[in-house]
Amino acid sequence: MASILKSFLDWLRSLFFKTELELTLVGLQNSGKTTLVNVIASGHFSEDMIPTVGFNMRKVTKGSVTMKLWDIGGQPRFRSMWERYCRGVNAIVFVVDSADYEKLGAAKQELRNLLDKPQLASIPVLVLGNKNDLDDALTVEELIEQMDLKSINNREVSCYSISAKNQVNIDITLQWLIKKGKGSK
Ligand SMILES: Nc1nc2c(ncn2[C@@H]2O[C@H](COP(=O)(O)OP(=O)(O)OP(=O)(O)O)[C@@H](O)[C@H]2O)c(=O)[nH]1
Ligand SMILES: [Mg+2]
Repeated sequence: MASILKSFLDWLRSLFFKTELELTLVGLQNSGKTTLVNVIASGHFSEDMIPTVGFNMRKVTKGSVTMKLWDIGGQPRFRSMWERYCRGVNAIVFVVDSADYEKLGAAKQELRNLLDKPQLASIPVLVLGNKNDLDDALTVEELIEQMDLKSINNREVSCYSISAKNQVNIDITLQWLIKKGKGSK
């Protein structure tokens, strides 16, 4: 009986508290953006991924939350597109391979370049250090340091260490993102 009442209340709540979110995932190639979108959408992880050419858009509904996810290719030739797809979104998700030390400098620079764009002023940013299942992965504190995130002071910035592969910290990532949605009450 209690569970029927709970489902009824959840259903009622979903009628009145719909949240719509538009999010853009950027970050260098091979950082795991498309993998993360797949994990959010279907819980499915694959080692065997093909690099994104251009962009993909996926609409994912979780309960009363609908997310439009723009997943942009991270190879150098696609980076000039990032800004266009970040305009007007609720949050920018910047994905970093936290075990690929050689690419950290480039990741930091690309994040800086993006956040310098006047059109993207004040859009919140979530930096995700992905692949924390790998032995050499940086901790969240190390990533904040390496990416110099404390020096970004013109917008809200958060950082989590996640593993799309093992589904670690995906729940807190989603919670953070949902809070950025335009909840229509
Ligand atoms: N170990 C580990 N590997 C991961 C994880 N997430 C993604 N990968 C792997 O990283 C590789 C690249 O993943 P993609 O999702 O294609 O990366 P991407 O950022 O979309 O790359 P582009 O589309 O080229 O920008 C794939 O082999 C994935 O299986 C993770 O959490 N842990
Ligand atoms: Mg991709």
